[in-house]
Amino acid sequence: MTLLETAPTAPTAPTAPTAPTTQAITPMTEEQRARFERDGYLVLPGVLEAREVAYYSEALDEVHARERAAGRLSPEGAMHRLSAVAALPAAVGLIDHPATFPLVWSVLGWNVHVYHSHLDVHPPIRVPKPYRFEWHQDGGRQNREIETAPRPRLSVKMAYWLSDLSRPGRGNFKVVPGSHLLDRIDGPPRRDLRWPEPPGAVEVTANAGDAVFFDRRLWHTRTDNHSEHTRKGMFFAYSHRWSHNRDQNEALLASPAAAGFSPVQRQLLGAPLAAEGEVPGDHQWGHHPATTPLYGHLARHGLLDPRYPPLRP
Ligand SMILES: O=C(O)CCC(=O)C(=O)O
Repeated sequence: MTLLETAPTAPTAPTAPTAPTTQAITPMTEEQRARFERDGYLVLPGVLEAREVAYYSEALDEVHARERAAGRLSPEGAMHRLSAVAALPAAVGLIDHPATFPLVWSVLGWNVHVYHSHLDVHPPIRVPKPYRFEWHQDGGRQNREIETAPRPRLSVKMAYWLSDLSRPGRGNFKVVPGSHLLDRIDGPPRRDLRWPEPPGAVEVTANAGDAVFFDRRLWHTRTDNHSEHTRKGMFFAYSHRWSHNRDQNEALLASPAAAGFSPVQRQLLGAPLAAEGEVPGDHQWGHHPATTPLYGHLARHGLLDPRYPPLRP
């Protein structure tokens, strides 16, 4: 299976996934790269077709129902489930989706994996919620332990929207455009103390089927959903394979659901790739492009680029 084909039917799949496509692979354009470097994010309209939105949305509802039955939702019925594909094998088609994945390798190169992912469902908030200042950059301790300024990008994230966020107030993703080069913003001494929103903050509006691609350093926050619509999204963060995976995919990769995953999907999910005689740690380090599926895929399609170090053949 190549990158251009989507995932096989997974055990929890409610309907058939996207049919294989033969569309050309388009790397990030110069214009997209310039905007991404300037703003720290890109809104990608209509990357999922209506049938894909229906498929992933229905599959997400099943996980939400399962989590509800297990008593794992928040008091308002919200779900934030880590390790997206382990929780929902049907979501595998999103990790190397032909409409979005080229942006990931265009920025990070071929030695990448999905290091962190989550499935999110946020119903309307019916009762007042205690205030919490949720503005952050991704990466946790990376923001304390790396000493350069600005800190390096290290990872990027793709957020797929499966509900209508075309108006503010629906639990939209909120960002400060261009803030990815700021190592700090003003915030309260404690997160439960009310604090003004950062200057320039905007709620990103999007339709179901749109995605937002962002630099982990972009200052961003989820907002409360005060609409009548349940907010639904799936998030996949990519980093280099030499940085540690936060997702837990071991059981998934050993399960029958993984049998149909493509080599690139297996790479992205952190499967051991070292061939006989190759040291696993060296492989993650990027010493073995010949047995790294994404390298092979890009090489076969003439998409390695001697001018860009992460994609240098
Ligand atoms: O759910 C959102 O809108 C924001 C998610 C977020 O903060 C993140 O992915 O780091």
